[in-house]
Amino acid sequence: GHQGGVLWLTGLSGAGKSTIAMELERRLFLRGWQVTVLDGDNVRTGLNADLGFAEADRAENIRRVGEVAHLFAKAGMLVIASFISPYAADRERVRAIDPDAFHEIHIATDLAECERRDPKGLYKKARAGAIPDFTGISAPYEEPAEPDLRLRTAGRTVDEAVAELQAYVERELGL
Ligand code: GGZ
Repeated sequence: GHQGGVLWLTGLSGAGKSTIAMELERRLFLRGWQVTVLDGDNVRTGLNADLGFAEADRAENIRRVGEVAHLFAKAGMLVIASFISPYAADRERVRAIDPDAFHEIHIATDLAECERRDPKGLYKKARAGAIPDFTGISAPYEEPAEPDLRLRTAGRTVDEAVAELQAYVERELGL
């Protein structure tokens, strides 16, 4: 069994947040946990289709997603929320909804490595000036100073990184 909670994955585009979120969801589902993933792919197309990437839009994106995540957590689910969430103040507002249920996980992949991976070619476009306000290039990313877990991905497989996160989750949220 497990408690409800919000596992908040923050990090740059290309850091590996979505890959790690989906693999962790798969592993926990197989163990019988009630778990779901919220990310840009399923939220920015629907609930937050009216929002872009200006600072105020990102704040509203994170505010809405944070409220939804905590509602699901109160219902007993483990919510894996995977958003760049570059502003520390926005993340702290989500924590403040229910601090005991909130776990800030920094997917710590540095900008050089994300740009090397560039899985969708977005950094290349951003460098060329084709994407305004791109995180890490023309918009800030405020690293968490004291995350609940700083998960390093450089030089590790997805499985190795997810195993470390799964151990944290089972320790903190398992019953
Ligand atoms: C950052 C952008 C931008 C800009 C589009 N800046 O790697 P991806 O493509 O698949 O995921 C990124 C996603 C970020 O959405 P979030 O909701 O996580 O952002 S935030 O938490 O800051 O609100 C990226 C794509 O959208 N994308 N334009 N300008 N990422």
